[in-house]
Amino acid sequence: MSSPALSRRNFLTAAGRAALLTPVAYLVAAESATPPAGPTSDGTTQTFVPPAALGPLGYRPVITPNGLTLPWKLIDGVKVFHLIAEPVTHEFSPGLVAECWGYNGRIHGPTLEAVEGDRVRIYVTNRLAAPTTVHWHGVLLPSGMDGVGGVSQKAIQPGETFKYEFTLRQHGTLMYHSHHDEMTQMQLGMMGLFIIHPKKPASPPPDRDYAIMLSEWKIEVGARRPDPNEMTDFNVFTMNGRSFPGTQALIAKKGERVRIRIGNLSTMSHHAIHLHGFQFKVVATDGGDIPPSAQWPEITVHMPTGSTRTIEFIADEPGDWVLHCHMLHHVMTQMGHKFGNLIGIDTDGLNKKFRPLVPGFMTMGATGMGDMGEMGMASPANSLPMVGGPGQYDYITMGGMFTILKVRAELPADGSEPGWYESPPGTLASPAPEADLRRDGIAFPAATAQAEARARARSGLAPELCAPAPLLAANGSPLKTTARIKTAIN
Ligand SMILES: [Cu+2]
Repeated sequence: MSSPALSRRNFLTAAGRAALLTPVAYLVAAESATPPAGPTSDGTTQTFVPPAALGPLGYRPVITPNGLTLPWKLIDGVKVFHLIAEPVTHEFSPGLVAECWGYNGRIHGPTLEAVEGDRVRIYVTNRLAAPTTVHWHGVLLPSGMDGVGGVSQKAIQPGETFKYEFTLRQHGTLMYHSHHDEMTQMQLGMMGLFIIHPKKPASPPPDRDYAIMLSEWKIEVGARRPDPNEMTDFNVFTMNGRSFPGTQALIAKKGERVRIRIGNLSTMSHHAIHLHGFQFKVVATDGGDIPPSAQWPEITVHMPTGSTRTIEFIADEPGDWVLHCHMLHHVMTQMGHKFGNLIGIDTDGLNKKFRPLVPGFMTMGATGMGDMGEMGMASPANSLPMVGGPGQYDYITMGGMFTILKVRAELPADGSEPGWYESPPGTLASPAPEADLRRDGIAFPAATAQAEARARARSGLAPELCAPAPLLAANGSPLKTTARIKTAIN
């Protein structure tokens, strides 16, 4: 039977070398009851997925975490969809609910999924109080179906239903969004993903095919309505309309090939989406597939607004791996911005003065923002703490555009999300044992010295604030500079 000689890790490179062979071979596989397994041009063995494994759809459906795919019906060979533009009460994460505009009761709209070559008919009913249109972002189609209000069509008035119909000429990760009063309607959530599977796949489908849409919002603390007039100061950053810890984890079994399609329709921001634990390749943009020879290895993918990128990798290392925007204000939420810089300031006096006026008053930020969520400070009504949520070991100091990829050797049989990863013995960072420090000649501030240093840092304007805490040798005596340098060199 099939040989595992081609490791999944090798697949991408092998696919690249066999670029000319693979499409043909895969087509043969798709029409053959027994999938062929044979040597490729680089001598490794390629295993193909039989079409039956893909189910009656002929493709492996995409998974939209926190979202869903819009059901369709087949009428006289045409796939018929119905999108309903309407107000939606949406929860961004437990604690923050806002009145948005979306489709079919969802933020963002449901994912549309079809196959290259399909004829699609998409009805759009407008249940908003304002006119709207839908633009099929990146889809090749006749100009009159492009959905730009005023340019390619009349706007859909409240209560009207318009019909869009076209044949899908391409495959890829595309999007849809309102193209009428864009600033208002898109900042209120009117967007979704449009996935078109290839008719003749050039490679076997991935084991997991995820789709994530990025967007940004301005929601004043306590407000129930996102502010669509905001131009620069966004304070809620989402993946599929959710902020961590409201984001649903991605899961994969060890060794699986994982595809993540990412689309960005943020009003103003690009995002730098960073995956821990793996090197991936950007295999496609919304402009088409990238030839294997041109695929670029990455650990962070730049996501310009108005674009999609598709990444693939082999999930060969078990663990809990974070996937997040590396623009660090985008992993904060509503209250993470516009603070005076209090780092190193002693705020105890201020607290004492304010507490008679405001019971429980506590000035925040003297040691940074990391303990904000953990302090259990009550958030104002309808708002999120500025950072994430409880983790396995500590409070997670990231929120917003942040999720977790959970890779396990075995997944729960019921398909549910596994709990936190249990690191095997010897593979978890932990406090250094003193015996190790002595053996390796590592100088460290003793606990008392650390406490003193912290007290100095909090004492406000003391000149010592600028001086580093003294380094102590393992026996507790201060290290001389020469000794410190020597220690560093050794
Ligand atoms: Cu970002």
